[in-house]
Amino acid sequence: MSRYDTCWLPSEPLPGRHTFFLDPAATGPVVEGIRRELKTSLAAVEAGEANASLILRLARNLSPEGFAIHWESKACIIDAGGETGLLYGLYAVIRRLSLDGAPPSGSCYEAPACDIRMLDHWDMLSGEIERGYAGKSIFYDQGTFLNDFRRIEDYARILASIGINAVSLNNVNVKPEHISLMLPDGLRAARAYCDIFRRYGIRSFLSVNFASPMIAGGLASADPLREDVRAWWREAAARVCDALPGFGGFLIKADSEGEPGPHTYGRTHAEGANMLADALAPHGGLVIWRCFVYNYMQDWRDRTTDRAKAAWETFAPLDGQFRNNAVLQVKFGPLDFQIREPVSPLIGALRRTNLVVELQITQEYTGQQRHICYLAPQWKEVLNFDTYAQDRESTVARLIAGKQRHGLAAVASTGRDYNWTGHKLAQANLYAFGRLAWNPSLTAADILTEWIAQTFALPPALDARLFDMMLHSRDVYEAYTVPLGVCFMCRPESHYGPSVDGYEYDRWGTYHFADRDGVGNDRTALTGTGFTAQYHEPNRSAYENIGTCPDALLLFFHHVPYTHRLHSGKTVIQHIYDSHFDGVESVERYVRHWEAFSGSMPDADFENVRARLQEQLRCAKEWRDQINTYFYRKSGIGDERGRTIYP
Ligand code: GCV
Repeated sequence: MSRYDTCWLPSEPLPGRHTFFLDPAATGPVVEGIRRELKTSLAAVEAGEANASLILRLARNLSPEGFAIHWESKACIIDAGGETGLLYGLYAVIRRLSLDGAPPSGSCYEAPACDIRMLDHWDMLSGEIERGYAGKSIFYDQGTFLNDFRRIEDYARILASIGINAVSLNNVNVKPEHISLMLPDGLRAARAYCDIFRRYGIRSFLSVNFASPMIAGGLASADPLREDVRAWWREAAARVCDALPGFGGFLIKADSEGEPGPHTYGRTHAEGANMLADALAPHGGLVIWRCFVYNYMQDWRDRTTDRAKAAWETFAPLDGQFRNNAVLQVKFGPLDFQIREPVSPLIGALRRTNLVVELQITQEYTGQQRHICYLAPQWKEVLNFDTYAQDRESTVARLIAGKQRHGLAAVASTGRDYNWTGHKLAQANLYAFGRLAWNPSLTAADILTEWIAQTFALPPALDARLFDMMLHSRDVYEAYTVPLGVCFMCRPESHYGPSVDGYEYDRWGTYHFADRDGVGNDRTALTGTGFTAQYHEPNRSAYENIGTCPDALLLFFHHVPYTHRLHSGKTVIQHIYDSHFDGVESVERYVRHWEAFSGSMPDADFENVRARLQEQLRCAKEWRDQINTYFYRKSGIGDERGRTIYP
């Protein structure tokens, strides 16, 4: 029995007498993970092949992570191309048994769609997590490693069970003291974590600071074209890769929000990334280079600069210049993990570069794990978006699937809380991320159904109620917060709760430009910043033209009068009022509905969600009243339905 919540994995071994036979040809660290899982989730005991109820065999004609399952009358056979495939097959069997109760029949074959399925941890040696909402770090505390290995192993199991195969162990904002992670003492400590993750098929990455040769090596420069700098990185990469068997590589945020990068030396991101790629190549490592370049400090008076254009302008011209072991990691939207923003045009611009799309599980801008907000519907919109990058179908899912060194990454939502994610319901986002990276064609509803069934044992009526609450929770969050894709309007720094003008005169380029006549950011090519021109046709014209721009993104792309009529038939101002009143009413319903769950789960889990729903309601009302009042004062137009708007 775990000391921690087991999330969707069984908290006790599943019923039945399970015996297993494991192919003796299976070797290496993952075999330990397989054995531990067989014991923990199935209480299975080893038997001869003829007597085993579960047979795990290597079939080298399958891909290393793929597996086939055959349910036969006497036994279930898992064939896989490699040990990791066997582990994934085992988790698929556990999932089926948890969902169905009894062994099903038939066969199936599965292989992950994305090669890279990664969680980025923004954990710091201090034990704090940047944008963490589930307690402190499970890795570090007070400047050192926590070494709670059992917890790390439980975590690795949870991640492997949804197919995660890579983690970064430290924040992308790499403080100088984090350089110690690359030095012998830090590496000795990191090795223990990497070894645990390796048993579950998960490669560890370290976030690195571009100026490391100066900070740790005493060099005068970090210029990627200087030989002494390149030699420093070669030596560092060799040291790290020797110390950490199976090491994945480096993750880096460069020339962004104050982090150093190649621009200091007049070099491009390709030159910077290739230096690290060259250093890692002899060891089979990857450099994952983030495209969240954010040194576009703006002046609100200047209407020509547009932060949304930054990533494309910086990286699109470099397409094709990156090494084969370099991967560009692009945030899903052009701004910053907002509840609603268009898909980043950079994704469709990288045709000859390895690409990972970055999502955010930690709910920085989406309620900070105090609000229920199931994000899979948003992620599905991203994955289904057609970039029109090539003639045949080029949805985001197609661009990142089925290719080596491509995939999905997400900022992790986990911390030291007993339930890992702050409250039970927030676990669904972690689950959904893993499932979508494995198979982007799953629907948000199917994943939710699966997650609820494995996580709770609810009577059908409550099951349906929870499904309903969660499936639409992203729409509800959007309804009471930022209207029509205008973005931000949250409190600076914390990014929680409303502050309509909080960023309006700041340097971060996240403006809504509300005045007495209208609101929105004109990003058209004709009269605005020209951001729309970064999209391929027909997306470009669809966004450029106010008549075809989707309502949900109208204010992202256009500045319109409050009286502008949406496709929905409502005026912008009435939409703002209606959605904010509706959003709060939905949360009031959540609060009422949740009471019915008392007694259907451990009290602590029930009370935890209950308290968070109270906070969600308080915060939703604050959003509603501040937004409605703000736009009422600006526009002077009242609510058609005469509801209370504070003057
Ligand atoms: C790790 C946003 C967040 C920062 C984060 C940054 C990033 O700006 O607010 O906390 O820094 O994104 O993704 O690098």
